[in-house]
Amino acid sequence: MTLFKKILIANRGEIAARLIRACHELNIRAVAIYSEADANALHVRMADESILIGPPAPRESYLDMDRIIQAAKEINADAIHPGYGFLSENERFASAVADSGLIFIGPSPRAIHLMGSKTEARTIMQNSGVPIVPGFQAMNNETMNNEQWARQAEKIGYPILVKAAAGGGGKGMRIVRSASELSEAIAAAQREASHAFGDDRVFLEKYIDSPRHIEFQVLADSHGNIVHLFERECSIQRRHQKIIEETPSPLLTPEMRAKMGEAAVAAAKAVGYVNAGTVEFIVDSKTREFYFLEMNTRLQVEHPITEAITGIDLAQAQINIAAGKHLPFKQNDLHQRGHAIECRVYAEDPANEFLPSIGKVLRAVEPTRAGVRVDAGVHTGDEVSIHYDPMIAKVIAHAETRDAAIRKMDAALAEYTLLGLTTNTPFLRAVVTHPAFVRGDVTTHFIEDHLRDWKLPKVKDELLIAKAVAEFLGSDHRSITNYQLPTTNDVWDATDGFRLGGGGAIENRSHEAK
Ligand code: MV4
Repeated sequence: MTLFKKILIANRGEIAARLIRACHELNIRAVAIYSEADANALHVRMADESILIGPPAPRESYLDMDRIIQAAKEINADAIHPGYGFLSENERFASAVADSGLIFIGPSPRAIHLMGSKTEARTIMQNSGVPIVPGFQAMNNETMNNEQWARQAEKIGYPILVKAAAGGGGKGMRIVRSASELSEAIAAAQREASHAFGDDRVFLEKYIDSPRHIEFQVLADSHGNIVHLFERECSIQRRHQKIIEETPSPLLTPEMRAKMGEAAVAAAKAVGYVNAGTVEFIVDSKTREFYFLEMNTRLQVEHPITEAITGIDLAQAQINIAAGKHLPFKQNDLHQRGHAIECRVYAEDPANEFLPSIGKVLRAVEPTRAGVRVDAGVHTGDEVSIHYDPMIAKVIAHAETRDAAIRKMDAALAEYTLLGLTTNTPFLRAVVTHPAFVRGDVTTHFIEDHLRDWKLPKVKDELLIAKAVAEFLGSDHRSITNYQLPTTNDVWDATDGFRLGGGGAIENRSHEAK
C-alpha cells in the first residue's frame, strides 16, 4: 500500500498549517486552497502549492465543494483533508470527493450521515448498549400534538431539554422546567431548528444540570481495528464555544475511564466507523452517570492534548488510515503519560463581551518552553479578518502532573507576545489559575459561575506596555516578560532586581555578536 503523493487541504488557519506539517513529516506534498482574503496567509506560505478558489465569503470559497474538488483534480492531488468546520462533516462533500476518484481523509458518508442525526445516533447507541440520556423521540414529529409531548415529558420528568434532531452546537435547544412551558419551548425549538438546519424535528431529553462534557478520541482503520485514545475534559466553554480542554479528566476514575472507553469503541463500531472520531459524553457531576451525547466525525480542535499524552500523531494516523494502512498499535499498547492542557487563544476582548478584535498582528512571539506546543494560524504581519473564526492559536502545555501543566500553561500564556489586537490570553490565565479550576472543579457553567464580571487586571497592562516597549527597542523581551512587578516593600523579598545605589538593568543584547 503506497501512501499519497499529494494532499489538498480544504481548510485555512491553524488547522491547515497543522495538517501541512503532518503531510511534510510523511513526505507528502501539501496543497493549500485560499480565498482572496487569505492570499498571504500562513497556510498558503507553508504549502508546496496553492490555489485561489474564490472571494472571502466562505460560501464562495472554503465551502464551494465543486470548486475545491475541481482544484484537487487539476493539481493532481490523491486525497483531500477537510480539517474541522467548513466541509468536514458534510456527507455530500465526502461522497462527491469519492465520486471524483479522490480519497476523503475522514469517515464514510454513511457514518457522517448517521451521526449527523442526533435521534438516529440515539437509536443506534441504544441498540448497541451505549447509555443515552433518558428521553423521547417521536416516530413522526408531524403527528405529535401538545398532549402527546406533555405525556412523554411527564414520563421523563422535569427539567426537560428540547433538542433539534439535526442539531449540535446548542442550536435549537430549550430548557423546560415545568409542564406549563413545554408547548411554547417545543414551538420555539422547532422554529430555530427549521431556520438553522432546514429541519424542524425535535426530541426530548432529561435535562442534566451542571454537567461535565467528557469526550473520547477514537481511531479506527479500514480493517476493523478500533481503539480509543482516552478522554478529553471539555467542560470549560462559553456559549458552546470550548476554550480550555485537558486530559486526563480530573473527574474520571480508572473504572469510569474503562467503561466510557469501551462505550466509545462500541459507539464507533455501531456505525462501522473508520478514521479519527470523537464520542461525546455528558456526565452528571452529582451522580457521575455518563450518557452518549453525539459523535463528531472529524479531527477536533483539541486533538493536540491527546497527542501529547499518548504520543500518537492523530493527523498522520488519519492519513495512514485513509491510505488503507493498519493501526500500528492495539488498545493495550496505549497509555496516558502526564497531563496536557490546551487553551484557545482568540482575537477577542473578554472584558467587552468577547467582541472579536480584528486587524493586523503587529508582532507575534510564541512561547518557547519545553513541553509547550503552539499551533498558530497567524504570525507577525498576518491579518485576523472579519470573514473567519477569530481563533488565532492554540497553546498546549504537557507536564508530569496536572499542577505542573497548569503552571506551565500560565507561564506560556504570559510569555506569548501578541501585539496589535486584543486577545483573551489574560482571561485564559484567570481561568487556569482560578482556585476552582486548580481543584479540578469544572462544569459547563464554570465561566458564568466564576468569571462573569472579569476585568483585565491593571498589572497586566503594565507588562503589556513593557513588552511593547521592549519589542520597539529591539531588546530581549523575554527578560521583561519574566519581570515581576514588586509585590512587597521589603527589599529582601523583592524580585525586581533591586540594588543599592541603582536599579537592576535589563541588558539590551540585540546588538551582540551578529
Ligand atoms: C445537554 C445538556 C444537559 N442535559 N443534554 C450542548 C450542545 C450539545 N452538544 C449538547 N449540549 C448539552 N446537552 C442534556 N440532556 C447540556 C448541554 C450543554 C453543554 C454540553 C456540552 C458542553 C457544553 C454545554 C453547555 C451548555 C449545555
